[in-house]
Amino acid sequence: MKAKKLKIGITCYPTVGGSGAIATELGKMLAESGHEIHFISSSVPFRLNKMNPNIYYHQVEVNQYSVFQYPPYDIALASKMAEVINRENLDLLHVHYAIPHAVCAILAKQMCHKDIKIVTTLHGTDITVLGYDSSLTDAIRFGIEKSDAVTAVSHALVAQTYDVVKPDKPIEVVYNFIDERVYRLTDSSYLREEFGISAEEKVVIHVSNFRTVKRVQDVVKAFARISEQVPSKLLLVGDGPEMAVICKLVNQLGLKDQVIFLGKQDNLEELYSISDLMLLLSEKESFGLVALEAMACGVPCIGTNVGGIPEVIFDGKNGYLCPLGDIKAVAEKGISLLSDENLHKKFATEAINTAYKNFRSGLIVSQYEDIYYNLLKKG
Ligand code: GMT
Repeated sequence: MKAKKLKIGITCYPTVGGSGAIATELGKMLAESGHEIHFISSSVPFRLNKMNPNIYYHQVEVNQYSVFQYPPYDIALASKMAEVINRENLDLLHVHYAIPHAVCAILAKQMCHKDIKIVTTLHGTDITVLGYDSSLTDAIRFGIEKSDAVTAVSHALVAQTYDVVKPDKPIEVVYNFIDERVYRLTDSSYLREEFGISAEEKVVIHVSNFRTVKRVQDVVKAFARISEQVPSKLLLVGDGPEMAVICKLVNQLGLKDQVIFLGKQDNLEELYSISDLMLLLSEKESFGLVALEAMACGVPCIGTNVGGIPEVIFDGKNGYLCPLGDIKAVAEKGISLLSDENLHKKFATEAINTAYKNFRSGLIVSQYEDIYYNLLKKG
C-alpha cells in the first residue's frame, strides 16, 4: 500500500547559509515526491527558485511597536506556526535549529492544542556557538528534549551536543545531501576567459559567509604559497564580517591580480565546474556543505580536521585533511594535487563517487521520510 502523503511545515533561516539551503532543498524534494510543503519563515527561502504546486509559503510578519525594545520574532513565528498548523491541518513541523525554531514549534503546538509532531535538525551553530552561552543552554536543551525526533548533520555534531548541552534525548545522524541534478560537472568553461584565467592557470575556490570561524585568512595565506609554485587564481565567493580584513591581506601579500572577489553568488555549480581545488579551513564546521557541493562537481577539497569535515572529506582519497591553522601543510598538499594530473583525476573521480554514494538526495530524503512516518505511526 502506498504511504499517505504528508502535510509538512518547514521553518529555517531563509537567508544564505547551509541550514537554509538544506531545509529548502529538502522541502523541494519532498514536494516533488508528492508531500505538501508549507515553508513558514520571515522571507522566501533563497533557494526556493522554482514554482512547485505542492509548495506554499507563509510569511512571518514581525511588527515593531514602541513598547517592545526588540521586535518579537519568536512569538510572531510561533503564532504563525499555530495558525498554519490549524488552517492547513499539518501532520508535522520540521524545524532547523533548536533555538529559536524548535522552541517556537513547541510553543505553537501548545497554542493550537493539536498533537502535531516536531522534528528538529541541528546544524551546528546552535551547538558550537550558542551552546557555550550559558544564558541559552537550557533553552537549547529544552528545544531538543521536547522535540519528538532530533537529527544532527554529523556524528561529530551529535557528540558535541551531548558534550555541551547534555540533552536526555536520542539524536539521529542524517547527513546533508546534494541535488545531484544541479551539483554536477557543467560546461561553464567560458567563465575562465571572462574572469581572465589563462589556460595554464589552476583555479582554487573558497565559499563561505566570511565569519571568523571560516578562517578565510588561512585560505589566502595558503593560496599565496600555492601560487608561488603553481600558476593559479583564487575565487573567493561569499561575503561577511571578515571581508575588509581579507581585502587588506590580499593587497599586503601582493595577490591583487590573482584573487577574484565574487561576493554572494547563486549557481555555484558553474563556479565549481571551473575549479580545481576547494579550501575549507574552518575552526568550526559541523558538516561543510560547500565541500560536498564542490565534490559533487568533481572538485577535490582540502579541509581542516575539525568537526564533521572528516565525515565528508576522506584524507588521501577524495581530498586532504590538515590540522587547523597548518597553512604550510595545506599549501604542500594543494601543490602536490595541482601538479599531478593523474592524482588530481583520481581524487576528482573519488569526490564525485563519495558525493553520490553517501550523500545523494534520494538516500538522505528517504531517511527523513522514515523519521516522519515512524513518528506518525507511534501516534
Ligand atoms: O557555516 C555557517 O556559518 C552557516 C551554518 C548555517 O546554519 O547555515 O552552517 C551550518 O550548517 C550547515 C548545514 O548543515 C553545515 O554544513 C555547516 O557546517 C554548519 N556550520 C557550522 O557548523 C559552523
